[in-house]
Order: sequence, then C-alpha cells, then structure tokens
Amino acid sequence: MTTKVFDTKEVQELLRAAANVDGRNGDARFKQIFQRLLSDLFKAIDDLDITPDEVWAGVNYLNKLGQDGEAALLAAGIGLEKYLDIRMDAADKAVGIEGGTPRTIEGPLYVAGAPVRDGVARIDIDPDSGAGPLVIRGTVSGADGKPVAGALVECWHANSKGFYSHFDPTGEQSEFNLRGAVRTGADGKYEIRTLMPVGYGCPPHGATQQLLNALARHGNRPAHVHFFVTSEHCRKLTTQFNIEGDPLIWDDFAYATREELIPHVVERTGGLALGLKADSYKEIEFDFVLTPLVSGKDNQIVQRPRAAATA
Ligand code: MBD
Ligand code: FE
Repeated sequence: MTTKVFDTKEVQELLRAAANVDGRNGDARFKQIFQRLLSDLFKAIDDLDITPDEVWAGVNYLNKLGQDGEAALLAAGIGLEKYLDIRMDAADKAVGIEGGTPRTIEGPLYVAGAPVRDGVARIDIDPDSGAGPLVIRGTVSGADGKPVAGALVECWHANSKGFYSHFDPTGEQSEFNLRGAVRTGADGKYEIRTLMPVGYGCPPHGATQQLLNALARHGNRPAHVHFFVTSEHCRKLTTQFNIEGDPLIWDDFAYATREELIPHVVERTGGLALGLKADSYKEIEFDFVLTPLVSGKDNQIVQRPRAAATA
C-alpha cells in the first residue's frame, strides 16, 4: 500500500484519544510515553506496510511472552537492558564520573534475601558433580582508592547446567544455592567460595528463543558471575564478570561483556584446607571500585520487579 495515513487528522486524533492526552486525569508522564510509543508503532506500520497478519502475529507473541514470564529475559536479549547501561555510562561521563568498576546489566535472575556473611561466604549448598571449586576474592574500594568497610557484596550465578536456583526448570536446587552476600571488614576484603558456573541458555521453547530464532540469533551467554556492591557512601554497582576462555565471551546474547570484566582464572591447590570439595581449585581475584554519590544521592538504584525468598 503506497497510501500513507499516519499524518492524517483522523489518525492523529485517534492517537490523542487512545493515550487520553487531552483528559484531565491520569499520569501525565505515562500518557506522554504511551502516546509516543503508540505513535512510533502506528508510523512503523504505515512506513513498512506491516500487514494485519503481521500485526496479529505480534499481538499474539505478547501473549506468549507473558505466559512464559519472559519479558525481562527478552529485554536483555534485544539489547534494551544494555542500552540503559550505555545511557548511564554517558550520563556518568557527562558529570565527570570515571574510574569505577564498569557496570553491566543485572539480568532477570536475581533473588533478594540470600544470607549475608562477614568477610567470607560459602554459597554452594547443593552438590554439583559437573562443577569444580571456585574462589572469588578481592577488595572493595571507594573512588579515593581506600578500602570500604561494611560494603555488601551480593553474588549470584548458575550451576554446571547453566541453571540458576529459584528459576531452575529441573527444580533440583535449594532456594539460595549459588547465591549469597558478604559484608566487608575494615580491610574492604570479601571472599566467596563457590563452584564454577556454566553459561546460560534461553529456554528453548520460550518466547525469547522464538524471537531470536526468527532473527537467526542464538540465546546463549558465556559463563558469568553477577554482583551488586552496595555501601552507604558510594553508589550501588551492578556488574558481572565473565569466565576467561569461554568461547561466547564476545558473543553474549545479552551484550553484557566488557573488556574490564574478564579477570584471569588462576589454578590453585590447598582447597581441602579451605573446606572446598577438592584440593585443586580455581581462583579469580576481582576488586570492586565504587563511585561517589551524585549530589549526595545514589542515582544507581534501579526499581524493577525482583524475585525474593526467605532463607
Ligand atoms: C542470565 O543469566 C543473565 O545474566 C541474563 C542477562 C539473561 C538471561 C540469563
Ligand atoms: Fe546471569
């Protein structure tokens, strides 16, 4: 169809009515955003001559996406979550904040409420014959380079099948397996004793993988470990590191990899003395550098629905 209707009075009035922009009630910000997004959709339908069949395929896709509970997974997979990071990086640069550990996406699989330990936490609760021991340790420091006492390092990652506790389709993991938190002492140090994770793959029959298939993309992530690092006088850091050597490091379906977030993995012995399940273990040293509050505020606190459980 070569005839375009988007700019007609009829369509523009329809958009204003649908978003109720002329109504007195309702949330002005929400109306503004909704009208814009609906307009962009209408315009795309006109410009690309998107057919009714294609529109209904899309509408029905939203039903499947909701049924599968995968909207936040899709947000990671289509680069929407990465885009928010790019915007936050640019905002930081504009106000001169630099030098902290780079942020990278949270992803959809955090669970609040994991137990907190002082200094050292052992977070592998369930046996996992496919995974060897891993020790993650380092120092949390502030923008001034000094160690931060009382910082909270929260950590979560997958098991040797790439599954996260609480979201494991096999139902085999305990509630907080491979999830935990450490409070730093005066030296700013933290240590997490755990097992080596394996990369995540999207549920093969879920809505996210369905969309990726249509784009001829895969839905896999390299092996990685997530962190939230919080402390009273610094901004919250949301980050991850990748496990060095994973072939997908530069082919992450969620675009979370950053050069500074690929620490070396070192072979160690003496694991039995630490209470690990084997004497040889892998160690990753990873220091966190936090950034200062902006006008006395932490502007990195992101509100989003998150799972929660009790230990
Ligand atoms: C993950 O483990 C993850 O970190 C992201 C971003 C998306 C899906 C699974
Ligand atoms: Fe993850």
